[in-house]
Amino acid sequence: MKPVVIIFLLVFISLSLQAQDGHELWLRNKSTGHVTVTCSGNSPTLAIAIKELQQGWQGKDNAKVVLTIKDDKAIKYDGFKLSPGEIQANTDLGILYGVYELLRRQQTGRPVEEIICNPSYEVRILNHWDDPDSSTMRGFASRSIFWRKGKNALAVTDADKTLWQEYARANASIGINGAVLNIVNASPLVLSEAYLERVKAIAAILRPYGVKTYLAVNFAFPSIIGGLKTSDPLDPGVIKWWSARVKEIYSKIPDFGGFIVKANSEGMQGPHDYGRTHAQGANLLADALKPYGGIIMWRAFVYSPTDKDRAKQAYLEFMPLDGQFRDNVIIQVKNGPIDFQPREPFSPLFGAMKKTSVMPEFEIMKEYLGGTVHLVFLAPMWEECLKSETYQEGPGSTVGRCTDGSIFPQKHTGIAGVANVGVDTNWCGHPFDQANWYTFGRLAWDNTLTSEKIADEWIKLTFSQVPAGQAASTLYTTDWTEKFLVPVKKMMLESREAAVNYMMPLGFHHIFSMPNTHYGPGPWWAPEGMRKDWTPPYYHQADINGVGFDRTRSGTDGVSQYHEPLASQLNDLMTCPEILLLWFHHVSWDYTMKSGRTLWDEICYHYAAGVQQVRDFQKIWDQVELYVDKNRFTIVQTRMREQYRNAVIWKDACLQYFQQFSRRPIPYDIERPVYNLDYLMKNSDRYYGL
Ligand code: GCW
Repeated sequence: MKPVVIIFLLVFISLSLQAQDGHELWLRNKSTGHVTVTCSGNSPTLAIAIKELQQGWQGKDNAKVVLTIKDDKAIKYDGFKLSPGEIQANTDLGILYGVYELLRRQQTGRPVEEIICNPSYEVRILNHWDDPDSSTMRGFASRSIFWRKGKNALAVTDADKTLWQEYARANASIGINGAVLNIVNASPLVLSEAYLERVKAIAAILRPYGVKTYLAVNFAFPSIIGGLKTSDPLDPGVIKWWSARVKEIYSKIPDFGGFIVKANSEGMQGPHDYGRTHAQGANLLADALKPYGGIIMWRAFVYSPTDKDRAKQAYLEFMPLDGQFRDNVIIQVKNGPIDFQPREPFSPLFGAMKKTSVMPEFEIMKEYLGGTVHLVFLAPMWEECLKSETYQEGPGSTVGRCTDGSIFPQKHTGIAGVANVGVDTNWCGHPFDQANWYTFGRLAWDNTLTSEKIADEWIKLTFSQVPAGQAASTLYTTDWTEKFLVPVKKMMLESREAAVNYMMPLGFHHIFSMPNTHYGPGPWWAPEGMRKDWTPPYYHQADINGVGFDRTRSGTDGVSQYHEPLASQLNDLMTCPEILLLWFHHVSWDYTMKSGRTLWDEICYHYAAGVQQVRDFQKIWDQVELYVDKNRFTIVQTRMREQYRNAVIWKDACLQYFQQFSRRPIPYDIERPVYNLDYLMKNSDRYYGL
């Protein structure tokens, strides 16, 4: 083809790309032919399954699909068996999941072969950090989809119902089967009669999509709202109070899922306030929920003020309690031992608690990864965690296998994601943040999936431009694949490492300026009188000799919380993976890295590489302009420019700050700083986002 013709064609394609507001998420498929569905049952869930097949069918015209419900031992939980003309499952929900898988295969151009798909985890749940006052933690995607403010806050409108239904459908399409409707810093309002009525209304909409409703409660509710003198878990009055509350909830929502609790953490009360253990606290609620089949997710995110080692605290508090929890308790553990940093080693609790159900908690919302401004695809971070080798039961004891029931006979298995959803039209703020929601669901369903596969699927489902009546898979032309899919996928897959590079490479962690909502750099930030473990200097420990937190055997001995041979590997400077070096070691500035460079130079090159990576993402994105509708193109382009400016701020702030200790030049082939350190320090309370 002549260049003029190609240009003409591309302009034509781009003009014909319809504006996309992103509200449809990855569910943009429209049917391209007729399908006859026969089904052996009848229920609201099956009705949805049939409708989805008919509305999204992109297989052979006039094909037949049979939906069969029958007991099959090879199928686990709500898994299903897929074959070209049939979906078989033990439950109605299994059928619905099978339908979504079949449609996904049609749309992404994968064959519908005979296959059994079982979920890795039983509980695949979103934790919404939404308050009944309608705010969401950090407000990244605006207000809550569940709660409203003002005079008519509790009125359930048709618009509410539509939004909840769309939300439930999105979750079901990727296998998410639970939602905690309120933040773990739980407001007493949620258990009031009026709010429970709203929960009931939400549950009614989520139910047919198989999304169970859960609530976060505050351990001290008996004394805060129950009028009791204590919330002591062994007090008969407290036990009675919780039983009555649970009974009331189940009278409204018979399939209510259970509670999540943040106790003795960041100012929230817990059993320790009454001289009791986490196990005694969790068991109190577990006993109340047991008769109804409910579960309790008890968070291990605990840390009291310390100048020793915060990373060790959860393990120290929870390990001695292994085996003391009721079987309907699951301990919910953040992926790393501190707090959702750009890179952390996995929490040593994974695999170590052998007699207790343990579920990973991931943060879909990018609290520490540039909020809704930076493009960061989180699949590689979670894949890294799930595939981390714990060695707890020999090689192959990955975090995934230690938590999904493959190794330990846990009564319940689960995985939680802190949601990034709000009332923004596109749900998540940044168009690419939808990919993180999508990824969480897909990994919760199959914790062995690769980031590459997930990105591939998501891009196809989200960005293919499908003219009416044409199957999406026919659009994956060589041109679209080479010019759009491949570069965008590459950018997504690199984006997390880029963020680590320009924020916290080589094991640095928590060097944010705290007042600006965990967004910008603040390695210097340490106001007088502030809790040490809330200040970055506590985490980086920079001095003229070197930098990094010594968690080796001669330091805080954090390494010993890991199983051998990992503990020894991390302990030894020579064998500790360099990506985690400054997490485990205090290293001298002129230590020779594997690259042959000094540590100081290596730090500089990582920051510079991160900035350059974002520069390259900009080029990739500008080049795909003709393949994306204007709306989504512009949002991403604008945010990426800010991401680049932010990356420069991170690099300039960290290099100039640490240079005061390293007393070495920034290698001269690296771009020079453009911001003065003074300026950055004075403005470190400022939010540098859009
Ligand atoms: O990451 C920190 C957040 C808090 C959050 C806490 C937690 C809900 O900054 O806002 O509180 O973790 O996980 O409990």
